Amino acid sequence: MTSLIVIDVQNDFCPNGALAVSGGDEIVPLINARMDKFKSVVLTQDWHPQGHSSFASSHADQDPYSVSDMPYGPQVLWPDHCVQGTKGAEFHAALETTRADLIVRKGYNPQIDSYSAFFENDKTTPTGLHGYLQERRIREVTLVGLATDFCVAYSALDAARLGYEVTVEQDLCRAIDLDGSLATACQNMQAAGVRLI
Ligand code: VGL
Ligand code: ZN
Repeated sequence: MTSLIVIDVQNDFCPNGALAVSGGDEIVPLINARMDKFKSVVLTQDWHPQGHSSFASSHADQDPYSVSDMPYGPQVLWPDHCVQGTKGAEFHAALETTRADLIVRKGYNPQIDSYSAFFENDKTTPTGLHGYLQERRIREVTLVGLATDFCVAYSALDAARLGYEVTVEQDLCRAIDLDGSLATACQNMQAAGVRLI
């Protein structure tokens, strides 16, 4: 069985959102249509508390998109986004959510960001998704959503490291593309054996 993992299709990553990804809303009908082909659909939701350490506003004299040294490594500082309980953190209104058998929330630890659906950015604290998939004997995952070069790529790399057969459907993703981050992410995914289609 293959699980379709739909990464962070939330208002804040769509046009007019706090961390808008260009064309982020265009993929919503395509993702909805794709769900019919999978027996398992998992949705993820970026879900930060107010004052999260990945927000530039939580650091004195730091601008959005600058990089900060965190105890777990370098971390891009973002505009405030996907704050728990806000409109921006909700799924895009047109996203089909009824088909989902699991919704994974991540990024709720105030001190650690979590791009990946599997591990927080310290690369060791699990979200629980791996345990869920293992119990259901699911060994193949197809990833779509936002953003290709951050949460989709980190999820794909972790999934490959955990031994899953991983496919990323690029036409059902959109990227932030910060300083060539899309090209780097694609190279890293390819090197890790992720199937990019
Ligand atoms: C994301 C930056 C910060 C993403 C989440 O979903 O790709 N990017 N938080
Ligand atoms: Zn985030």
